[in-house]
Amino acid sequence: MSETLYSIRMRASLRGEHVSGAERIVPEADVARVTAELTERARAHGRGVPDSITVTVDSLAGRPIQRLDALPVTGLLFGSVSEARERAVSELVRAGVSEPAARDAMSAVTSVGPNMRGAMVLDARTGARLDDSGPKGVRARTVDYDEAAHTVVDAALSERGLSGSRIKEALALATKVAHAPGAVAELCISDNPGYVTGYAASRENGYVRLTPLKDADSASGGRVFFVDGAGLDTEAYLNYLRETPVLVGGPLVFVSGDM
Ligand code: WAQ
Ligand code: MG
Repeated sequence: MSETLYSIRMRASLRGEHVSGAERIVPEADVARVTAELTERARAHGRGVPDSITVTVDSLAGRPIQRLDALPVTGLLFGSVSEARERAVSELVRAGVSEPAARDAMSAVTSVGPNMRGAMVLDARTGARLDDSGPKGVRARTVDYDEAAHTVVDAALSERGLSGSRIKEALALATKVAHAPGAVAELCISDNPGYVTGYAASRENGYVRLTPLKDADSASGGRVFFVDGAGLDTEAYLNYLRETPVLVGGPLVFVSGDM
């Protein structure tokens, strides 16, 4: 009889504006501690102390947990934004995205204007948008590392001077997104000014970090989930992204490159 797991989600806002969010999936014994950790973390976020923090705890009893190995990580450094973006496009193409669709997506996530909270779901061949979530976008959630992987991944990241939660969470999310039914690839650029590393991810090619995908003063960013649109069950796809609990396991495999 396996122990019941709980999803704990935190979102924090300031004057109605979202400032941070996080999710953990933990056994019952850890619910209180992790709830406190997420609340503290919300208060420490760089974009200002929030005036509202919401923590939601949901039992995952009866929902089969999918266990996935973390995508292998490659890190590539470039001398310019345009070179890094070119490589991101070719990584997407290598994973099965058409070049026009990859280029359009790159323009969309780097254009100036209000950012989405979630991702656009695009047909990997035509570039057509397949979700109807408008400017909000589609949020992937219900994903975390298993307990052992938390320790292993933290150690592996700190060994490479990559401590901090940004890559860790992005890798877990990318691992889930890459295993969704119909998934082809993902493109991600942070919307945080100063955070210029982004990634192109896919099941075949892993998690390829690229630096710099944008200028340091840019507040634009976003995510695109490319899917095989032919025969896609959009409802099942979106349901997987939101509802299927995924626990990502270690170790963290670094393929090569500069990190
Ligand atoms: N589901 C779908 N889209 C999301 C989600 C989500 N759970 N969270 C964020 N997004 C979208 C949204 O459009 C954001 O504007 C955009 O992604 C960027 O989000 O060093 O920090 O939280 O290897 O700013 C990637 C590189 C960092 C990490 C990603 O994204 C590394 C990052 P941010
Ligand atoms: Mg951000």
